[in-house]
Amino acid sequence: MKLYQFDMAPASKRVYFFLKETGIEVPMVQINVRDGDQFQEPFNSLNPFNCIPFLELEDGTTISESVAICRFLEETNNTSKKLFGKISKERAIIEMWNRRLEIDGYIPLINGIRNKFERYKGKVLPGTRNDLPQVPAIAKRAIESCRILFERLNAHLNTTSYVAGEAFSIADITGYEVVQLAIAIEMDFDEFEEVKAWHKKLDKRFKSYE
Ligand SMILES: N[C@@H](CCC(=O)N[C@@H](CS)C(=O)NCC(=O)O)C(=O)O
Repeated sequence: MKLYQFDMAPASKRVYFFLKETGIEVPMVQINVRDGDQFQEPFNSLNPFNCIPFLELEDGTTISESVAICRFLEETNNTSKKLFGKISKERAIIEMWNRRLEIDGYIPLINGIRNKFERYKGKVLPGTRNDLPQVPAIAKRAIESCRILFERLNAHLNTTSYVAGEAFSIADITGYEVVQLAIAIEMDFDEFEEVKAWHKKLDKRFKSYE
């Protein structure tokens, strides 16, 4: 089994934090997606979506998508720490928050960043190189969407230690990367005290892995 990563990419960080949290070990291969290695063979055939992370299994199957990779590893390893939850109710709540954070935060912000900064010209959609124009309105809408998410999240975090309850979960990893992306797109979210405190707590936790 091999995990293909590019350490500094947000999606790779999600899998990296998951591995550190659960203690699961997987051999890793670095692909430099900035240099376009993902379009070269054998990577292009292994993952035609041309993105990292992806997991290559012994039987040749490729699993891409950070959450699918983490879920597979959690289910196939006997770890005591279950970041996807133990019982049905917990699992549903974790999934609910993870989806909300991705749909209202992570995905709009990734698209916003790629439509805002010059360095993403010619790569506005992940895993592509083409002449699709950058659209500044997408960056503006990303911040508007994330602001609504942070308003809701801020009120919610007032009542709970972690986003899906009292236990740390995969949704906290997603949420941490949402805040990192909000910083990267230069969003002003200074008024969201609970979001900032939760991000700070997670930052301390994740920095301890470095
Ligand atoms: N939804 C995917 C996102 C994968 C993705 O967008 N990966 C980016 C890095 S964060 C990538 O490989 N980009 C390469 C490129 O755009 O060429 C996941 O969570 O795994």
